[in-house]
Parts: sequence; C-alpha cells; structure tokens
Amino acid sequence: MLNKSDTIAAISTPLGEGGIGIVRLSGKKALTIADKLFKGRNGATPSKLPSYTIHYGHIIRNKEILDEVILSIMRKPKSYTREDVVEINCHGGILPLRKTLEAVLECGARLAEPGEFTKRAFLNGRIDLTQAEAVINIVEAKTELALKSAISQLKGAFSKKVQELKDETLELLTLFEAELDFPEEDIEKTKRNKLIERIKRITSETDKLLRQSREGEILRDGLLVLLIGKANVGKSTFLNRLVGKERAIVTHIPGTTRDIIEEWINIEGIPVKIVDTAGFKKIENIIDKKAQEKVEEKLADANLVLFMVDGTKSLSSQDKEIAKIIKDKKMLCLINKVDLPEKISKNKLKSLIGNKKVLEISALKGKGINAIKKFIRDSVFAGGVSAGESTIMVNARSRESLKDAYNGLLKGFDAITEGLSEEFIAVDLKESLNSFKKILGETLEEDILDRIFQKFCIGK
Ligand SMILES: Nc1nc2c(ncn2[C@@H]2O[C@H](COP(=O)(O)OP(=O)(O)OP(=O)(O)O)[C@@H](O)[C@H]2O)c(=O)[nH]1
Ligand SMILES: [Mg+2]
Repeated sequence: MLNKSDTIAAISTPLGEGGIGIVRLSGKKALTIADKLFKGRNGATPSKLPSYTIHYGHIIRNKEILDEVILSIMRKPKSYTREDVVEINCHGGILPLRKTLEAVLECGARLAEPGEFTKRAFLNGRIDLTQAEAVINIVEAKTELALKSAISQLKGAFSKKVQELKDETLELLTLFEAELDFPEEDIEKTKRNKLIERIKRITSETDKLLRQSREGEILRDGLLVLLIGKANVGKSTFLNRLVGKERAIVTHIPGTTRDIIEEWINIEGIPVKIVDTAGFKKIENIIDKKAQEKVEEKLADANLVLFMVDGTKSLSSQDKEIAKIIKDKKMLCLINKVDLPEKISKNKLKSLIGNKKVLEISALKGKGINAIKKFIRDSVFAGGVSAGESTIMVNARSRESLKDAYNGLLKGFDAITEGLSEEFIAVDLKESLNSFKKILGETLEEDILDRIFQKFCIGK
C-alpha cells in the first residue's frame, strides 16, 4: 500500500504543447510546498489563502523564475481527493511543466502513481469504487452518449441501485438468520410466500441491472460490426459511405480489398467499429487464402455481422460458404445494388439464412443506410428507449460481481421454493451480499484495488 500520508504531485494535463498545463498536488504538505515556490503579486503565501481562490504569480526556485502561473487552492475536505489540493496552471510547454514538477518534488512531494488522485478520493470516502471507475469511463468516452452514461455513474446512479439491492439482501438475510435461531419451528406458509416474493423481486432487479450494464459495456467498448460477403458485392463502397470518405479502395475488379480495414463511427451515440474485409472468391493463390483466413479470424470478435449479397446476381457457392460460417452469429443480411435490375432469388436467400432480417440497400446511392443504423441501434438498446442515462456503464469487475450476486439470489430462490432449510438459503444470500459489497468496494483486496487504479493515467 502506498503511503497515504505522502503528498503527491503530477502533471495532470496531456504531455505535449498546449495553451496551459497543470501540475497538481495533493496531501498534507501541498500548501506548504506551494509556499516555498510560489511568489504571488502581493506577497501572499498559499497556506494563508482561503479555499477556492486563484492567484497570479511566479514559480521561483533557487532565485530562478521557472514559469508565470495561476495557482488554485482547494482545501480539504472540499477537493477532488478530500485532501489539500493545489493546482499550478503553467504555460503549456513540456519544459515549464517539467521544471515546475521537479521543483515541487524537490520540495517534498512524491510523484503520483497512475490514478492515485482518484484512488485517494476513494480511500478518503468521497466516491465509491464504481464512481472511481466512472472517472476512467469519462476520460475514455468515445461518444456523447457514452459520456452521459459515465457521468451518471459518477453521480452515483449505479452505486445507489447496488446499495439498495445490498440493503434488501441484508434485510432478507437477517430474517432468515432469525429463523435459524428457532430451528424447531417451520416458517409458516404465508410468511414463506412473502419471502419468496421478496427474493424474486431482488433477483429480477439485479437481472435488469445486468442487462443495462451490458448496454453500458457496448457504449464504453464499442460494437464491432463486421462486413462480410463475396468479392465485388460492394462492401468497401458501403464502408466509405458510412464513414463519409474514401477510406477503402473501390474498383469493379473482384478481390480489391485484401486486408482488414477498420474505422470507428458514431451511430446514434454508439461507438461502432466497422470492419471491411476481403471478399470471398475462388481461392487461386496464397493471398486469397490468407485474406480469407483473416476474415474468419476476425469473425470471432464480431458483435454483429453484416452479410452482404449482390442483388444483381444469383447466389453463388461463396454466398453459401459464408452463410455457413456465420450461422451462429448475430446477423443482418443486406441485398446491395438495388438501384440496378434485380436477379437474386429472395426465396433462395431465405432458405440460406433462415428468418434473419434482410434489408435492401444501395451502397452507391445511399439507399437503406438509415435502416441499417436503426437496426444497429435497436440491437444494442432492446426496446430502444433505455439509451442514455439509464444505461449503466460498469467495468468487467463489477459485472462479474453482479453476475455472482444474481446467481446467489437465483440459488436462494430455488432453495426456498424447493423448501430447503433456512441455512442453505442464508448461504446463498450471503454470497449475493458479498458480491454487492464487492461492487461498492466495501470488501476488497489490495491488489484488486491497485489493478483498477493502474488503468488511469498519471495525474488523474
Ligand atoms: N450500381 C451499384 N454499384 C455498386 C454498389 N455498391 C458497389 N457498387 C460497385 O460494385 C463494385 C465493387 O465495389 P466494392 O465496394 O469494391 O466491392 P467489395 O465488396 O468491397 O469488393 P472486394 O473488395 O473485391 O471484396 C464497384 O464497381 C462499385 O462501384 C451499388 O449499390 N450499386
Ligand atoms: Mg472491398
């Protein structure tokens, strides 16, 4: 465990040239260190200045002026870390920032570990663990919707819900444990039914939370959408249309694309990584073979497959081959080139792909693109209304615990409906209770904590 009583410092803005850059300090000595270095215009010393004030002056070390700065003071407990925090706004070049940081370190601060400011906010009880993780999500948010969801998590929407479920589980557990004290008496039937109802409710709420968190996971990590189809059906044309630029080479020659081409786009707030691939064709050489292998490899990671067929041609053996390898994937079928006379047999297509949804599009003319976007959006947000703040962006760690909590509740539910005795049910509920506590960081091993905060950048 890092020493919590140290005063830590770091450059909190990205390295590189910018308008300003900030050196942040947090801890007991933050203000006295600032006293040693900061010369304000009217001689004021930072440790005498009130909280939430900013001051113009210079950073001076060994009589050398290092930079002209603005100093902000945030006294404990009303600061990011709940400790005394000083932020020195320097000019944005690397040199003034480095020199200021060095001076701060020479005066008694220690360089902060990645995420250590946020970790202190957690250890000092200002935020819980899900909120700390929300900070990472905010920093990394790829779209506005993702940001909105992360901010709502930082405000504590998710923790509040978990806290409620934890409290309810605890209450139930107490009830069962009370019964355990009188083993000779069976729980009477109406009472038992009431308990069953309660477990059922908590279980289904946990389930809902799990589903919402799956949406959040997609908002955070993005959706991988893979374009697949035989050569020349128009995949690259479609990619270019979606990203709005000539990203991939398009020609009339089958086999134009040989590599995997990936681009991030924003579809109604969902970060989507759209992946264009080499078209399937008769394998004639090692390039064809390698290209196809790459597509099949990539397929494993895809969240959604767009299977494109050429509306101006009959289905071919390649179409059949593709249909076979994607049959277990979530898939949308696109008949492309509908601006030209149609040749494809829709009946044959149906028998190839079953009851998967089919859309008719023209990548060249831009027809049907909105319908595809809508399909992608709806595939993430079932029902389509829950997007945004009700989406819960949790990290893999919390999701695992949430699953454990759910499984514990489910087992408890089964145990009570099967009429098992109280001690079995109590064991299951305890498991759930612990999982809820884990999410909130109430029970947590040191190394897990370190792993979480290491994902942050230095200075956060
Ligand atoms: N009429 C018409 N032509 C299209 C449409 N989409 C693509 N094309 C044409 O079809 C040809 C092949 O397009 P690409 O986008 O290169 O096809 P691809 O699937 O990427 O082909 P490979 O990379 O070889 O697998 C080009 O001549 C495009 O202009 C469409 O919707 N309508
Ligand atoms: Mg192509």
